[in-house]
Amino acid sequence: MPRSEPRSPYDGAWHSTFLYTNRFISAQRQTSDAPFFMIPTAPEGGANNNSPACKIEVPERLTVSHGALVRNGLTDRCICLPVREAVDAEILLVHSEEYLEAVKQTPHMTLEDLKEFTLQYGDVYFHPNIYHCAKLAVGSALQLVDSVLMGKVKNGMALVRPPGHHSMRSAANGFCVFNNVAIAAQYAKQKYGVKRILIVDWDIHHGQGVQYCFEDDPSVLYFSWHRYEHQKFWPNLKDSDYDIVGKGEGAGFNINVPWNKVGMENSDYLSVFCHVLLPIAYEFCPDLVLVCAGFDSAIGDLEGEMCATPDIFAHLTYLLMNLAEGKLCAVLEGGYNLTSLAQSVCQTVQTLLGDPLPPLTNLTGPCRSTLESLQCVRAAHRQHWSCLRHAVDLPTFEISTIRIKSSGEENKDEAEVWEEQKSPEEKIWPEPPKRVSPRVCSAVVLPDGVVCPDACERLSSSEDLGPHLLTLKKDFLKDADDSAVTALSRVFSLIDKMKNNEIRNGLALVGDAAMTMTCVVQHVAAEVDSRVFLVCVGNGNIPGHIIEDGKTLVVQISGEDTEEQGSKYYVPVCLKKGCTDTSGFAQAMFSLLLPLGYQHNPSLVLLVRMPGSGVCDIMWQQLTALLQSFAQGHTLVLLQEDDKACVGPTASILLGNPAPPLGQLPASLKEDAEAVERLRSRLQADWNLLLATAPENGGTDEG
Ligand code: Q6P
Ligand code: ZN
Repeated sequence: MPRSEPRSPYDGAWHSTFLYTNRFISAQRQTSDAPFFMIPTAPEGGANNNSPACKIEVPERLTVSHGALVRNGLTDRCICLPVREAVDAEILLVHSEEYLEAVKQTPHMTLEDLKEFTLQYGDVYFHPNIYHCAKLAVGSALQLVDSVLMGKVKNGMALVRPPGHHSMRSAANGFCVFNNVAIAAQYAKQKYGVKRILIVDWDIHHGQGVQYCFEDDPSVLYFSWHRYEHQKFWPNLKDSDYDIVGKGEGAGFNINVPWNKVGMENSDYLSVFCHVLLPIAYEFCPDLVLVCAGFDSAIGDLEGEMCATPDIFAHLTYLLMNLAEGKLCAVLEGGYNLTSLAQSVCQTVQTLLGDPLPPLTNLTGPCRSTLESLQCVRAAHRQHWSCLRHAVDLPTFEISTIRIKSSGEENKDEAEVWEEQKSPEEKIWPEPPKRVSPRVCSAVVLPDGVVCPDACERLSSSEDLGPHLLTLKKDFLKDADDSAVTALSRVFSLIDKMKNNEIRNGLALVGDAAMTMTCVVQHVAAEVDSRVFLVCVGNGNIPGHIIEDGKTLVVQISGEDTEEQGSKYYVPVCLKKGCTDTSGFAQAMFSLLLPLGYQHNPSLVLLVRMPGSGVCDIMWQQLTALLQSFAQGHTLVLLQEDDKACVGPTASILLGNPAPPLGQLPASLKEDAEAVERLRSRLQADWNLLLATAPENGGTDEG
């Protein structure tokens, strides 16, 4: 090979690495230290291609990501297994025999022949070694699926090249040879009889190969968001638009969210999760979640030109981890800015390992273009998913006009607009801060004789009383008995330790949940800069001074027809059948609670279960789990003594176990859906992450 040939993407160092994170179902700590394994490729030969695209899918994508994982001590906490080659029968689960036979010939071709072979396909580069690499990439994804489905590991990530989501039954495309994730899904169905699989493709390109593979298959729900720009962006397909929802039996099981602008931010990504993906994914109730984990959707990537920061992937990952009992397999796709890629990979793996989530600040709400996409996607899927059936706001304007309309920038100020016009390589962003796990994950304050998992630290000694005992006696509890004072002072001491990051979360079983709640809010609100997210499940009066302190955002879910108050800090969700109604409750969680919590960005989550709330354990566990997204996991749960039986299920979630699935959700009551929608319309001026529709006449400042 002439020396002047530029390096092909498959020259150089390692081509395929593979790693598991080692969260065993019953393990509380990550202890395993199995070796990480990878195979060096022979750095020889290359199919020259003068396209600049060829320069970005490089071996350094893996070496740099792996290096960052090592530096952050994450590989030490993962179980890492050797890769294997996929066999023909596995590749044939998705690809045609003719195509496999053709790719098989590539290692034996001359460079001339390789170049010609390459020309049949779009944006893909064949190196004599790529067939071998591609078999390892598929094999890695399958190893991961095997280990997760056999219960050897809880979840994991496969770091592989070449990527897969563009490759089709009989065609390579977009750097992809075999469709790693599509094959993994077929394999899981065939070998393990998995009934329902969710594929989340957060790469910035549309995984049309995955879509084509499952478009008539209702057992695989494929979700993809992608840079689209009204079909001006590669791969420029009509098939990538929101109105492609699947065919025949599979209608409704393909979700496309087009980004019609660049520069999308964390708010845009989160609002799509809250208002489209999560409601539908929970209604679908997968047995397995596969992620096409491309990180070209992060800031700094010149392909994506988006502005979401690497820590968003911690949240996207976490929000999927309470589906399918935590059975999640992420497989690397794109991601070409090595700095951004490595940071994003670390954020993802760290979340799979169970570390506390980073706080997301500056959530300014979705931009108008995102709202248009949200509205279109929700309208297109309305007839297929009952969570969207009662949405009141769909569609309110001609969808066809959206395609040609160029959107305004009203949620961005001039500086930000200017920022977007600068050339994308100038983007800088701070390195995500370290995510430090407190020494103690969960601490409990329980009356004697009430049992809870050993892994919880029990606050019961006299030094756990903290410095608050006297003040308490004086201020709040003149008439209270000693055990109530003792319990409350332990709760205060627990909160102090959460603030100092010595303890992640806590649970207290108290005699009077309502009284304890009031005292705790007052205690925390006394701190400067504190913000509490109070989530109260069940009936009960919330004292007015809590709602008005401007630091506490209260969401109360109950069956009580609370007189609706005008405060942006008090959100009473009234469900017709109270908290027993799973679908209504779930809807409130995704479309109200999550956006509100994200935008409030609390320093403490206070979750209170009022006696007789009627909420079922599984719903309660899902709620507890989702709230871990906020306040770096600093959640205090208050249960009243009657709810003793709930200590175990709650502690399990606080310790980091995934919540059990809710089952396939039925349609919620029309009244409930409407109550949630009414609240959203009342509150969205103050909390714009609640928005899921473009304002009808909001186009005045369109460019
Ligand atoms: C991007 C090709 C073509 C530019 C126009 C799994 C990962 C990926 C691949 C993107 C290919 N650019 N000539 O594939 O989606 O990031
Ligand atoms: Zn991509």
